[in-house]
Amino acid sequence: MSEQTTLVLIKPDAVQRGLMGEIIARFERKGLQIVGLKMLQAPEDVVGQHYAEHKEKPFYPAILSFITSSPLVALAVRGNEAVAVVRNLMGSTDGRKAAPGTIRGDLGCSMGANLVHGSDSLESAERELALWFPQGTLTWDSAAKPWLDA
Ligand code: IDP
Ligand code: MG
Repeated sequence: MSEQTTLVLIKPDAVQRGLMGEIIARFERKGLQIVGLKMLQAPEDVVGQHYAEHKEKPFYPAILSFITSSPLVALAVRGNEAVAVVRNLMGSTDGRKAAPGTIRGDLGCSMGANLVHGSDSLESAERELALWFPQGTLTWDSAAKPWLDA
């Protein structure tokens, strides 16, 4: 058991298309726990740090304008090997090539507007969570079932 927390962004295309619930539901149904959730219009400086590895790439201006164009949802997602599990649920980068059954494979056919971001390693997850959730994330006892009658 390797409990990890990873960062997910539900990108502006997914928010505009009304797919927030569908995407969050897929993580929850898989057995992952949402331990941070906020909707915001991404600040340019945060996106610059988030996508630092892509800053010199020709498509960076397009990513920046797309990601900051309208609100997105940042999620902290926790579970056993959550980094890899989330990446598997998302599918490969280009929606046209992503496998059916994945978020990108089922819901989109674009490379730029590909619905979701998920951290690609534990190191990236720690760096990205600090960026999007500087106040930290939440944890609670998931074994407790306070909604059940005693
Ligand atoms: P990932 O999101 O699957 O980890 P990365 O290679 O890290 O993919 O790229 C970050 C994001 O940049 C992608 O999700 C996609 O939205 C965008 N992107 C990557 N490559 C291209 C490209 O060739 N053209 C346009 N956008 C791209
Ligand atoms: Mg990436």
